[in-house]
Amino acid sequence: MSRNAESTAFRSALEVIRAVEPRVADAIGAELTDQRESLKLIASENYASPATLLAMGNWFSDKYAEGTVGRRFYAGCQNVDTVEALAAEHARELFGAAHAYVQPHSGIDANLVAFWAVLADRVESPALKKAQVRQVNDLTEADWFALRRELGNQRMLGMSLDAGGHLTHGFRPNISGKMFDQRSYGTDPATGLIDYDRVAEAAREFKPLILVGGYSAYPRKVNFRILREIADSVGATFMVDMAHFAGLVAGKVFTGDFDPVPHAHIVTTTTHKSLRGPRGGMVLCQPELADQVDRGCPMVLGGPLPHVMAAKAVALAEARRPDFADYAQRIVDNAQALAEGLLSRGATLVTGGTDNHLVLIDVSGYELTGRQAEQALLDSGIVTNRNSVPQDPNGAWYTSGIRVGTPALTTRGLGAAEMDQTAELIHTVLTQTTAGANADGTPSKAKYNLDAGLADKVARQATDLLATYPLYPGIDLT
Ligand code: DSN
Repeated sequence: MSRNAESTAFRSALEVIRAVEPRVADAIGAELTDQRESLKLIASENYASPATLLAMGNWFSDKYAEGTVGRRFYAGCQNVDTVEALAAEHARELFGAAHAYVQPHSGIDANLVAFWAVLADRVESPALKKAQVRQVNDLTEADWFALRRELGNQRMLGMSLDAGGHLTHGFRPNISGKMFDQRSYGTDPATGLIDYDRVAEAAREFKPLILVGGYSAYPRKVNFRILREIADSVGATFMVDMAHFAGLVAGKVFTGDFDPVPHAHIVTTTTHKSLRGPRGGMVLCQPELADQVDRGCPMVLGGPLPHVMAAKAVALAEARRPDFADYAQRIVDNAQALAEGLLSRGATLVTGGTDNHLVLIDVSGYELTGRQAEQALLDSGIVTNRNSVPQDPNGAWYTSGIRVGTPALTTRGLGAAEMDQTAELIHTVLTQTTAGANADGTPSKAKYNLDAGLADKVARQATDLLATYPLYPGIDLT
């Protein structure tokens, strides 16, 4: 396929859009320019391939397809069946999973599908027999509440937010925090690492229904074999949310004890982070949970998005190619080079480094909050996000950390030398930024001082660094 084909496709698409609402066409074009010119270090973002992007812009978007492959609530779903079955097949093969459900629209949705599947499965086995009904759906509301009381267990044990867990793992801003009584396991204050003995102790005391593994800001490998043993020891279902590191599992960087799929009863993920697919979610599970998982729509989800499932099929096919394994390894190599570059310049990193795709900088060493650091870096053309660090004194809004990740820049082709230069740019901005003050002279956690000339200079250096590695080199919109 010629590179020209990509330019023609996107130029033509924009021409068609421009004829209806030129401001949308302009915004799409401007977004490409912004992404091309900024140093994107948001650990959860990436750049999907042109084929993945194009698979979403079509008439599959017009089709309703509630239900599952071959069992729909609408007629005329034969082509949706084709793409959904393809995406699921690629997912099963890629991850070695018994079952894949590719309808979730996001990671939160995927987790809700999983939570419901676990709850329903638990209720349906011995308890349902007792109630002499076949499905949760057949229960009266009174039966349902009685069963919940009888089971007496809607407890979830997951990683605490400030240790790097995710808010969908039982925290209050998410409905999982209302559905479950939650308890967290943190990390060892001395090392920043998960202390599996403490997790086992918490599981013994709390006896959760679900033990959740997975994170969005923990820079280390997790031993899923040990977590499964802990879950088994208390009769819990073991669920892993691998949204952040699915690409590293797909690319066989995380294998054995560090691959969640053979160990967990149920695994959820997004498809757009290190996996480099379209924005969406997915559930993988063992056969006994498959029926419940497949009821995700309409139990938990709105109608599936066939255009996004088509794009998931394309992206998962890409991830099955041998070059994806090389990409996944380079993500980790780059994160380690970035960590080394930051450490050698005096930065403090949570856990002292990384063995995945992300690095968590404790910016209190620069006498800044995460919010001040995030904005100063943004002024300088470096896009990151603030994040809590373990036992964060600044809470979840201001934070004391900056999370940086390498999936996106690795897609562009940057390597270890460029990661060192990136570390230099980050360190320069953070050392030159000072905390600001409120109007009454009290210290501000949001305001900061950074010389505009310096910010511009760093932004130009960032653009220069990226010039050798053009984003979407096959797409010329001019
Ligand atoms: N928003 C994603 C992240 O940045 O980690 C997860 O919710």
